[in-house]
Amino acid sequence: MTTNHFEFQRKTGIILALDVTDEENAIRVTEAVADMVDAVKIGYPLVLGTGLQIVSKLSRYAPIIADFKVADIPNTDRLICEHVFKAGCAAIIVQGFTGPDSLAECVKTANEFGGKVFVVSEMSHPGGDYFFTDEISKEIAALAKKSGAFGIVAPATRPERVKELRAVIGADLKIISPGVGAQGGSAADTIKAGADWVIVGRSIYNAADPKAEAEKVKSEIEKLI
Ligand code: O7E
Repeated sequence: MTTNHFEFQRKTGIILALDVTDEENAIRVTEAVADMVDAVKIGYPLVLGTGLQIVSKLSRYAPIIADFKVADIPNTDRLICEHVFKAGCAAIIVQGFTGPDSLAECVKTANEFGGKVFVVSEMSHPGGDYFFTDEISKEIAALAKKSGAFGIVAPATRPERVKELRAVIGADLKIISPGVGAQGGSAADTIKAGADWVIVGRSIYNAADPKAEAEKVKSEIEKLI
């Protein structure tokens, strides 16, 4: 495969969280699972380990989502978003708690590049609902919708919350859900609750056979159809 991907299409319902820290592993794992995943999410671990030029090497295989959980004033957000989209990423993940002006600037910048924005509404780890109460998460999801974001991030470890957040945003926005596998969430339960994609990291990239592991998740999702 040699073309750069920029559009998201749901085929398998899986996004690979590529939190390896070196280029060799990043390419090995991506090559192995490229046919099994609809996008690859990269973040600080890989980009700090290899540099932003890793995007052009990986975007041959799948659309790249930049998970920098952007959370700053609008001007700084815009500068970050510009770097990400100029590098060839298809989407960026931003925090929603920064408020409407920051979110609006991220969406505006993404639109200039034909890119997309996902807004974190609630996190998947045990402490994720310590400050993000149910009501605050819902407010962030509603703000994401109002701001013109492409989708939100909701926790696969709490499928009931995915369902509630889906009710807030309706059918127009996408939901991507981390927490499947290593964090204990189930792909089937998360998709059933209303997620469009599950995000899976360690259980795929640390597996002896990443492709076989991705295939397992894929068939778990396929069984629902
Ligand atoms: O637990 P893993 O290894 O399957 O990886 C999960 C990935 O999703 C990892 O990159 C982590 O940083 C990210 N993530 C969460 O695990 N929980 C969250 O609430 C949010 C994210 C995240 O990626 O946010 C943007 C989607």
